[in-house]
Amino acid sequence: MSQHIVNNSDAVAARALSPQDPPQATFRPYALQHLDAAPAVLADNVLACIHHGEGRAQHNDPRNIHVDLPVLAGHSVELWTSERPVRCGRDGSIDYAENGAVLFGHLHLLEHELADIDRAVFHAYARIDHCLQQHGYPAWLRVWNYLADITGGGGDAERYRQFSVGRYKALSLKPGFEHELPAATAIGTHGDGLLIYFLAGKRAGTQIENPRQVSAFRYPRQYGPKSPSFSRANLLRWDDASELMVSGTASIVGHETLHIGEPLAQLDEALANVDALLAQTMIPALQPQLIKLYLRHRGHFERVAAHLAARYMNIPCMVLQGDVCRDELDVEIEAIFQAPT
Ligand code: 3EB
Repeated sequence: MSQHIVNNSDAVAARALSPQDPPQATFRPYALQHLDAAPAVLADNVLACIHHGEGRAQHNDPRNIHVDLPVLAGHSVELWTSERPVRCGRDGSIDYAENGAVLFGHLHLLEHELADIDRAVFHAYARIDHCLQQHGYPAWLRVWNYLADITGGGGDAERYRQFSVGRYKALSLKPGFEHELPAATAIGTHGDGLLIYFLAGKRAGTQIENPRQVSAFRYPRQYGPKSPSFSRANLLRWDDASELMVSGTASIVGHETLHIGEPLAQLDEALANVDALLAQTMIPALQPQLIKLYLRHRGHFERVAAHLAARYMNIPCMVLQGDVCRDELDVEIEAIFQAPT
């Protein structure tokens, strides 16, 4: 079981991280590279090759993943490599690669498979969970969801809300699921269907919540029939490094959206939320490896990107045009931080 860092306001008492927390008991089993173009043929040591940009994916290799969002800045290709031998395969509709320590996989649902989003997402998440159990990687560590027309539909029929219901139904089947939720991203595309890609491991990380925000899994009813099942961040403890996987983070304080119509102020609020997560870890040396910024409007790019660059100098930054899952939010950021142990 992992430990759970909770909101100050939560009923469960917060506890500090301690050196006794179980590590993943292996060296960090992957490395990330950023490239301007994907290799034509993936080398044996590749776990995943994530292409960003509008258009269709090439499906010649189960490790190729295509995120259908325009790239406004930064490298468009993210390559996850492994020093250990990689085995890849396909389990039903799930493409995956694993190296004995982690499994990286993805699944794409076409738009016609999303007629009933709640049901489709339930089945997708349940199938992924089953696949992870079968292959011996029972712990969801990080998951990315890219859903076309994410805020389409009104009220509780909104696509994102229906997505949240299906995800909840699948993940809540596990006892104590609110203590082992993965870090997540959920962003809207102007493409087709739903892409889910994920990193899973042998054991859960440490779930980190943000004292400035109500935990997403405890959002009140006004945001939908079921709360979003994700943690604000997941702290992975490898033998050689601590790694903080920060979820998509927006200008939300408590559970409310702040700074509507002010993208720069939204970015500052999101950055303050990331800082609050870093403080929760009590690991002073965590350094950003990559910041990803999602921007709803291309027209905000110059100002927002300059603001982010001033804050995170010399840190690789990828800016993608994507829709945040509340209409009034213009920006979202996600990040991976690392510190040597
Ligand atoms: C939020 O904090 C903003 O539903 O998986 C950020 C990251 C958001 C992940 C998800 C949603 C998700 O509520 C939206």
